[in-house]
Amino acid sequence: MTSTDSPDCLFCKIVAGDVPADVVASSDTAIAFRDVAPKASVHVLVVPREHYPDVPAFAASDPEGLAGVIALADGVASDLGDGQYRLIFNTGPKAGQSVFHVHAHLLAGGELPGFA
Ligand code: IU
Repeated sequence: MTSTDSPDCLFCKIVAGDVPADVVASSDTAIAFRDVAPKASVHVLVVPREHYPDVPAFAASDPEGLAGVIALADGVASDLGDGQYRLIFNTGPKAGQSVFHVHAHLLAGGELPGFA
């Protein structure tokens, strides 16, 4: 465990290898694994190895890390799809955030529904 791990955080446990996940890509600073409840043919979560609760906290503390998450997502979108994708950072419970370790939802692999 590093000083940035949060002991009760599910995604910290996945990063540490203590909880299994279908990992599709990784870098020194981030990992990408399939969402257990996919909303698109490619639905992958991309998370920094370090724990930040949400994307503004991550961006403020480690903007290069955020760029690394986006780069990893971009590579996965090309590897598993056609390189076109949507990235979503749910931020706060009202926006649907349920896991408070920042994560990008990568949705790809075909025509995605538009926003209403
Ligand atoms: P959210 O934006 O915080 O709601 O996204 C959390 C996602 O984590 C959600 O899409 C879940 O399906 C997903 N997930 C997972 O992939 N594996 C798990 O063990 C759990 C949640 I709990």
